Amino acid sequence: MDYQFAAIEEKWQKYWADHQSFKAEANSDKPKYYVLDMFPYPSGAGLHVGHPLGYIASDIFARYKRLKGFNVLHPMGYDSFGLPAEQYAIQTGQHPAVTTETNINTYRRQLDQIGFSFDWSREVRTSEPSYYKWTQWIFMQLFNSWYNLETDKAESISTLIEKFNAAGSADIKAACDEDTRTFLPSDWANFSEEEKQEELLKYRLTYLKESTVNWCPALGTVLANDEVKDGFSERGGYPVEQKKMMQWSMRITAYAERLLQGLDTIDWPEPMKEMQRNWIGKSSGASVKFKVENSDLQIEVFTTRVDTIFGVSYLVLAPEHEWVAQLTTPVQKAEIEDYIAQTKKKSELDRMADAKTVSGAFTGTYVINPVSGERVPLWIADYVLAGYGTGAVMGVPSGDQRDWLFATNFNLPIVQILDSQKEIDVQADPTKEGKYINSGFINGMTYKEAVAFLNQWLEDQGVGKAKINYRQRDAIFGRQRYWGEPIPVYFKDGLPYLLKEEELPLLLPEIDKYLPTETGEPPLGRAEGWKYEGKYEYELSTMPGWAGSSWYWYRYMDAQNDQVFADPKAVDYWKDVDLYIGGSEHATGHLLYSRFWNKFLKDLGFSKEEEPFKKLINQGMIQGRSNFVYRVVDEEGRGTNKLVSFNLRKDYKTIALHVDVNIVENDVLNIEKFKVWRDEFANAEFVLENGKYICGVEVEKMSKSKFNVVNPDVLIAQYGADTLRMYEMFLGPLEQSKPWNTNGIEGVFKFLRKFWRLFHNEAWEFTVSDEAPSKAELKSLHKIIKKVQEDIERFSFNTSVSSFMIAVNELTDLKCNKRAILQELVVVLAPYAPHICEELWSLLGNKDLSTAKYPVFNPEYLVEDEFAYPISINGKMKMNLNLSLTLEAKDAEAAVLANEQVQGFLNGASPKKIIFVKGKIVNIVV
Ligand code: ANZ
Repeated sequence: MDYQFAAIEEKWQKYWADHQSFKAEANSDKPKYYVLDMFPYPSGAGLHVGHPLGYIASDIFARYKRLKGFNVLHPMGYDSFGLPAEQYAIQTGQHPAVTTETNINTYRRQLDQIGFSFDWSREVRTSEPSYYKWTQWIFMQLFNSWYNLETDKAESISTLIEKFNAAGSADIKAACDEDTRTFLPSDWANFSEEEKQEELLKYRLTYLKESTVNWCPALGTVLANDEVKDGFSERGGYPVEQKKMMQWSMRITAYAERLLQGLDTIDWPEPMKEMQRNWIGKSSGASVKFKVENSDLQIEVFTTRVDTIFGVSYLVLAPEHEWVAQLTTPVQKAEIEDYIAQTKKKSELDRMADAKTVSGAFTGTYVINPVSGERVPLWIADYVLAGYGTGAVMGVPSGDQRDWLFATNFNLPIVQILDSQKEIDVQADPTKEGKYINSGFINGMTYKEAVAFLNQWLEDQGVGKAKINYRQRDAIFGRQRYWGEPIPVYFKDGLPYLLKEEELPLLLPEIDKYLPTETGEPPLGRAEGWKYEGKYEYELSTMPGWAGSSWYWYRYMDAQNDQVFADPKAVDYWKDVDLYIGGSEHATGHLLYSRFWNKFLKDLGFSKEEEPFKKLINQGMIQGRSNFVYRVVDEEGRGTNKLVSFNLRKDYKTIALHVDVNIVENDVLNIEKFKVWRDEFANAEFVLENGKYICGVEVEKMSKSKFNVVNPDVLIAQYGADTLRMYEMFLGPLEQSKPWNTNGIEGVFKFLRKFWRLFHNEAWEFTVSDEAPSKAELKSLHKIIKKVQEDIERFSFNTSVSSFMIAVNELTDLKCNKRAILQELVVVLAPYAPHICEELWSLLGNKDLSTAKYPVFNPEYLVEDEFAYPISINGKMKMNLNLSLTLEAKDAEAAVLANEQVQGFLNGASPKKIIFVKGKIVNIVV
């Protein structure tokens, strides 16, 4: 039979599903390999050809690893809580669970059609109670933990309480809020229950606190920093403003150093690591306290240049600093208030970007430089951010560009503190030494000496010390939305308490509308009678999108467990993800949060490894290839009913319109289909070139609005999944972004047909011979065994595809239909084109290709035993002659001279001398 891809693919997809062919073994003696894809959010649009790119690559790898004898875990699931389903619910009243289910079914159908080897018995859906029960459970563990800086790990909150009981709070070294109290054991004993809970909340790894958040009024929710781009929400593009709210937060800052150190141990693309490093933003410096004149207050600043302290000519507070009001003199009050009002209109990004227009206002108050004893004015300015460092800065105009602008602007003194003008270089390169001047007791010291000396001096005087600061902040964890995990907390006397473990999951209640209440409470406030024990208010915000996705990789190890978090045996075996493939857009979101939760789970003994994802690959984006038609416009720019072909458009005034790429073939417009697609052009005039309407082309993001979305379903129907899989790999290196272009898909399809042909005779009957293979056939086979193995191991999938094509051409030329060759070739191709290979494998009389062994490469078959010698006469190359490489000079010379063609060139002349270089050349001198 000819290559009937549709029937073959359907048959084997069903077989794999029925036989659970890719189910990972729970107890296995085999080595494990865990291949993970970033699971999709099931959107209404379904998959386009860009989505499966990474999935195909990981599937090839997973299938390859199985053939190599590994017990492979290759799961899939859905990140099924989230905003789009909720937005849709708001518009239509449709329950998000219903739309989510519909969308998941579409995704599943599409994924199945591509022939992925997922272990569907481990499927997860983050919005299922059986799953989010454990997301809530993790939240509870975080609430019940604090971070002990002495042991450098999270510990149960009970160990903190023990310490409070035994020795009070003075010696506690914890990652905690700034405003913790210092108390004795006796104080602790006398604290009321509320006071105790309030204090503990300042240590818990998830805590409730008033904080400034990105509030998006249009979406009615708080957004994470990475969901805000240039002051607008990433989804929808609505304005985002800063607002103070009581919020759940995760104390990710406790893990800043471990998150940083861990990056050096994992095999991730360098740009991803760099993005995380920048996000964490470690800087080493000092904190210094400046006493306020005529007051007991001391303002603490964070500086990375403590060596410049003699050059301080003013101090600046962030406009939001909590002491601004109390440190403003009555005379300056109006000016300061006016300035604060101005600041509120600016986003943090604007404030950081406005380097050239530094603004500020004087508080009327002075502070004392603890080192020089000098009196300097206290200002507020919005270039100082409230959330970074201490929200207070010492201004050194001779050391810092912004400070210099500020001082120039407001006529503040500028004191030179280094004898060279290259102060900033000193920090960038501390070996470059400038000498301090005007700097009291550090005059003449080097940079290193000055820093070490000052840090010690400040500490001795009790007015400062060396300090490491991280830019990263704690992660906001609450959202005022419906379609997310309920937070398992209720309130008693204004304080949060956890549910009991056996009360999980706390189910998402039913509500009438998916909107905030009339009084501005989150949608959960609409749930009638929804109270803990009938009387206590539940937390009304839900968890953010990243909650469920931060640990789904862990759940797959023991996906069905509803008794314990995960069977330790399963975790001991699978440990971590060996290969993770997904988009780079998750660098500072999902990938950072997952690492954080994993470290926490490790501290508690649940996780085995410090890092969850050993190797990460970011697949490139598949861009759309848009097509355009050109509409002629009149003088006023109004569209006419005339469309002109691409190369003729210069003669007219036109505007370009996107045209659906599905009605364009090789850039030629199908005019009849176009008239149907846009009926306003049903009677349009088409100006053609060579009888065709040629469309313009541009590479853009693949998007519905650009009509350049290519649906894999259409291609699968036309060519089959095996062709689609190979073609997506053929497009180019996995990591590279590239435009989608179907022009070459035909070639891949023909290749598979040619491959199929090898096993069939002229009449398309399946026939293979059991004859022993020839050397040439073995060479072809072993070349491809080696090449594909090397390619896959270095994740270079595109290069294998062309090698397969070469191999099949060679074998076709050799008219090879030997079982010994073809059977092994089937196994080598199987990870790429699994359906056709499974069919041929079974026609060859075998069962279950997934249990086959990858062929062993034998280098002997590649050893060349012949060489095409270039034959020259008097130094002029005349021809090539194949000679055995075993031949030595004498026999080789004889063979050359015996050759008829050579005799022809000699034309009767008798050779004087023959130069023979083995494996290189033969030169006949006449
Ligand atoms: C004095 C000084 C002199 C500074 C000098 C720099 C150069 P990193 O941590 O590398 O980003 N700073 C501190 N807190 C700030 C805040 N909340 N908002 C804006 N700026 C802040 O940089 C830390 C440096 O940025 C600190 O060192 C401080 O200015 C400023 F020649 O102190 B420096």
